[in-house]
Amino acid sequence: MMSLRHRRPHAALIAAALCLVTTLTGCSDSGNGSSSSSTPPASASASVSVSSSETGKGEVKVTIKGFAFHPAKLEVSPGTKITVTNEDSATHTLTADDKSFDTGDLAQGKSATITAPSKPGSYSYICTIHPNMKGTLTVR
Ligand SMILES: [Cu+2]
Repeated sequence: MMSLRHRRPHAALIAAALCLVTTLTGCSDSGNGSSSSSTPPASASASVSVSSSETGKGEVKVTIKGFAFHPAKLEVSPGTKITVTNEDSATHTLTADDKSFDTGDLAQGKSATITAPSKPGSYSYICTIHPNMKGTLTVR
């Protein structure tokens, strides 16, 4: 207990010292932050790939926009929850060809959660209102 109590002030001091140092160095090289490579441009590359690494059992999202599913191809683990959101003004659905999952009608701004089938395989789906809208859910 004593040793633990002794550590805390030290850690705080070190943290404070580090703060001070970073503040000082931050002040000293205040030329123009042109050479600082610390902040990569946080644009692009945010959406699209929900592939292999990011699937797991976590929540997966599909957005319907511009009469298309985004992403149209998705690979998930069995039983993954998939939240489908319609951002179009038109009503859409996300319905498996074999009806193993179906959001039902989604009006603008609405979302529904479907559960990926437990059986591995490739499940194609459409919007029942606009059957030319197609996507594929792969379970494995
Ligand atoms: Cu539709």
